[in-house]
Amino acid sequence: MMQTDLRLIGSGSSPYTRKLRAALRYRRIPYRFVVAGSEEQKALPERPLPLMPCLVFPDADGEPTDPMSDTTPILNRLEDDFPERSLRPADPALRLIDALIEDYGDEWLSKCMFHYRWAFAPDTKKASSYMPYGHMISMPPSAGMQFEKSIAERQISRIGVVGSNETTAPVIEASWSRFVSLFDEHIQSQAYLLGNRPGAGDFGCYGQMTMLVITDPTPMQIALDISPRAYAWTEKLDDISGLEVSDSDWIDLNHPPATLRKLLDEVGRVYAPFLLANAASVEQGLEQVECEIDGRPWVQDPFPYQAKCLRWLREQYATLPNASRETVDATLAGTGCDALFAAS
Ligand SMILES: N[C@@H](CCC(=O)N[C@@H](CS)C(=O)NCC(=O)O)C(=O)O
Repeated sequence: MMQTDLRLIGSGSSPYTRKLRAALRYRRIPYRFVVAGSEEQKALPERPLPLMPCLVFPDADGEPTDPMSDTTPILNRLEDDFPERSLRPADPALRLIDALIEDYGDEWLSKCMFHYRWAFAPDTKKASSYMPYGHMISMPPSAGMQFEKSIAERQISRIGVVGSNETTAPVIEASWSRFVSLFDEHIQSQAYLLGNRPGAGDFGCYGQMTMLVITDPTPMQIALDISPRAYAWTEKLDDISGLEVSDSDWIDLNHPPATLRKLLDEVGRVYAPFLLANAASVEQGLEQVECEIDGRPWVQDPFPYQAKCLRWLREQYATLPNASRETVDATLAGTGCDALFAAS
């Protein structure tokens, strides 16, 4: 029998893997989960990037021969290959707002995730001590402890790349609490960020929230104190394959809920200034990104991938039909996100 299931290579402790796995489930796209580093992975082609997740698509014979990395382009390809239960809204204006929220989840909430996990001792201890066994359940305890040490050392050495340091810690921590509170308020009137069906933005935020809201002790307690609703939401999004949706479940951007505006204000408050300063640093070949975010200094290594994220958003904005561009401009006016598209 021809086997056309996709192969998802990743790990349950990888937020981006969780993003993609939950999206596949919601979209009712058949897949098999292959634990990164397992024997089963060895039978599959090499990953294009040394990152999790990787999705391997079947060729015409049903053989899993075509691997792809990076969840944002993977979701795009899945939109082309599987039209039902689309994650990206058909309305171009809403589609851009969804892409912006996806990017905020992927690239800003990941800063929160990385910061809490690798800068707070109890969070580091928990993550690094269970992760080794996720790769191999019956690993001997001595090897597990060795692996634990190397995971923690490796991740802590990369903390600067993501932008977590003493200067940025207060900005990141304040943004996490604010996000949870705004998120809670927003989903009181609709189940997902852009209506009563999830978009790519929901899964972008969800991926990081699997760690921030329901796994890592420090941000989890903060989230639970502010929003038990966010805890329930995150648990639920893991598998919403049974949810029935229709086109009318998306919000109308001409009459958006007031809470969407507040969320976009938050994206514009923290993520937009970072994206702009980072892209400028990458372009000018500077050694550091230095800017002000939320009235405080921000400093980190330039992050070339996140300069690409800004480029993708701008390319999408540039293709908007005039009426959609007006809707996007009106939605983003004064949020700070408008600066992302001001010069394009
Ligand atoms: N932009 C990528 C990011 C993927 C990513 O950073 N994955 C992390 C795990 S969540 C990773 O593989 N880090 C390197 C490692 O753990 O070896 C995506 O959307 O898939």
